[in-house]
Amino acid sequence: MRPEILIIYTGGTIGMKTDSETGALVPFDFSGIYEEFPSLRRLNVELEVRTLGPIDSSNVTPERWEELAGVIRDNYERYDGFVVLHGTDTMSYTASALSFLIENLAKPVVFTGSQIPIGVLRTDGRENLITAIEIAAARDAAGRPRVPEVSLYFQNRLFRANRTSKRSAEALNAFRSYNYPPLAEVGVNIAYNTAAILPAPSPSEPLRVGGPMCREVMILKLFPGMDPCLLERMLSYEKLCGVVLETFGSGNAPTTEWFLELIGRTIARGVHVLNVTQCGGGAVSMELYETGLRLQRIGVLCGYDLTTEAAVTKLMYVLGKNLPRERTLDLLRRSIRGEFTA
Ligand code: ASN
Repeated sequence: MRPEILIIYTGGTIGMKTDSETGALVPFDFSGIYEEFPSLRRLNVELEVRTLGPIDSSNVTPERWEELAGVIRDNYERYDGFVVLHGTDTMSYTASALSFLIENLAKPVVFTGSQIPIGVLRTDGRENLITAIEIAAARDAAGRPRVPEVSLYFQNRLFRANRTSKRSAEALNAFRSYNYPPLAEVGVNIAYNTAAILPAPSPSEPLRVGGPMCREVMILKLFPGMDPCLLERMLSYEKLCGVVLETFGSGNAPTTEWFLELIGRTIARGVHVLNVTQCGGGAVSMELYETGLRLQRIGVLCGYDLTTEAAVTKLMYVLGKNLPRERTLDLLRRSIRGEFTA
């Protein structure tokens, strides 16, 4: 039986080709994928394509993440794996969000896209697409999916989705996973790093799709010289539920009294504050310096080596559940989809 893969095309540069008459970039109709890429027939898979109102990924919203998760849920039994084609600009946000929204995933969901439109001769999209399909269809010797988690494939490397960030607007290897090794490296062969891949859940654990996500969250990137009044205004929004605090280095923030008092007051109001570092690589360790310790004492949560993308989508997912405070804190304090290493 050939594996059946559902390609979900959501937009982005990968879906563009040059109009032969005008020379302008126009959307590519992925439903005609075999006509455009006859070589895909040589892959040992059955492909079906679903288009989800193509957008530039800068316009993505949590509603769309929920819709996408719903498409995977509704088609979960029918297909062996899923490839999501997405704009690169916010791909790490969407892919992280999906990793949280989908619980007990036992089949591959591989995100990919491209920096150069698929209809341009020098495109990176063709290779990204073909390899993403191969990975979504890959089985081990016992016939089990090789990568039963939400992943992101780009330029020869497969990453855990919620460990990635887009780090170049120019390079074809646009994505980085600073704090977690690739799940697979692609050369002549696809070398899977089996030890790094999440184990599939037990068959008795049914697939669950969460949502709606909480929208009342924000990312607050610290910088020297922040204005107290401005910050006070931002944090005093009465519906605010969660803040991703992007701190310096290993989780440090100013020890000025106004700042600590303001963050402390925000937490006392019930707002969850999650500390992640502005450095791409490395982790928050709040006990290393006085500047981190003070945050810990006022109740700021340690985000360890979480990316900002994973931190904000995790907050949206967890806070959207409206759980009692202790259960919320429990989910925020532990890694629920392999998103951080403590
Ligand atoms: N603006 C595009 C997007 O994210 C960029 C890309 O796909 N390379 O939708």
